[in-house]
Amino acid sequence: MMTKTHSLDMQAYTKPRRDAIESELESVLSKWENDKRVPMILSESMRYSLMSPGKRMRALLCLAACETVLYIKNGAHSESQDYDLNNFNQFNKTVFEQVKALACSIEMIHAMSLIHDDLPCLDNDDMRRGKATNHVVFGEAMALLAGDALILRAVENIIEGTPESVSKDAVLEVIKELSIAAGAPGMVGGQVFDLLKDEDVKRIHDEKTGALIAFSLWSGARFAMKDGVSVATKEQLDALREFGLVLGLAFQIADDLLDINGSAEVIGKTPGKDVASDKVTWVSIFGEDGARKKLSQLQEQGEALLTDHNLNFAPLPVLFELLRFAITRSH
Ligand code: GRG
Repeated sequence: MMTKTHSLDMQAYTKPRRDAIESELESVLSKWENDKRVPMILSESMRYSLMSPGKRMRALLCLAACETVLYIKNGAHSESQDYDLNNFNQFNKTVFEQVKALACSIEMIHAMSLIHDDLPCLDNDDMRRGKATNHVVFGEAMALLAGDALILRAVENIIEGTPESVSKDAVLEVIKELSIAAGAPGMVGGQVFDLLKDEDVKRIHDEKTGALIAFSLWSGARFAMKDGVSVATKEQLDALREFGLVLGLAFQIADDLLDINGSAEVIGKTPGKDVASDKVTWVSIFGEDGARKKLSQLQEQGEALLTDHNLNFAPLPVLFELLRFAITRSH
């Protein structure tokens, strides 16, 4: 088994990609805002949450998975070829075209879930991404409706914005899997288990957080096309989905720890809410030490998955680094 030795400047990797995602989100929103049928207040409420400063982690994972399988297909795993992704100019705009609508739609679904999660009937939070939550600014009814509108715009955007080079079969399959990941067997179901204070914290995290993260990776690879043909193998797709669940669990356990140790300025939301609302979290069940131990196990498990399926190779160890970021993040 070979180990990748390149080092990756994460800032240099993520900055142009995050900028491209922000600019695509802006252009889609502006287009919709010109539609006279849409009430202005609804557009404002949607824009407020979608464009508030998020990490865009799910969109980046989607793009990274697509880039990874395409570079592997193109032979980037051969030691003779090197891709300097630390160089901005190497950012492959053709790859971005394939997944930009999908990546933005994932951010729409995510933004919707945050709006709904913050509502008084669920988590009842008044701060998100360092700003007042949507319902505090626009009222509960508008927040609910902005979330509803974002879900359907997300689906419309995948259909409308995905280029012809991506097969219709792939588009249909991705929409079906998105409905599952965000729906009753995924985010919605996880939110219900959370609400009922179910003891199975892994299931809560897998469904509430992991499902959309796993979908982001899987779908980015599913949309990787070369000459009209899908390039990701079934093995790669399965491995990426599994890696997504590992990363999602790590991301959520890191979130549970930040709720205890983070400050409002850094995490952009109210700390201490989990304890105050007697929430079932990894920390509440296994303690802080148990949470940290689980994080290091997940890092090993995630890295082994990538290595075993040669997904750590290309173009640089970006999936490795994104996992590391999910674990060590401070916000
Ligand atoms: C109606 C389809 C539908 C779903 C609603 C409300 C709900 C069901 C689910 C809640 C899902 C949820 C809010 C999970 C928490 C996931 C999480 C760790 C969010 C924080 O993600 P970050 O840190 O946020 O990536 P930023 O702000 O950086 O985007």
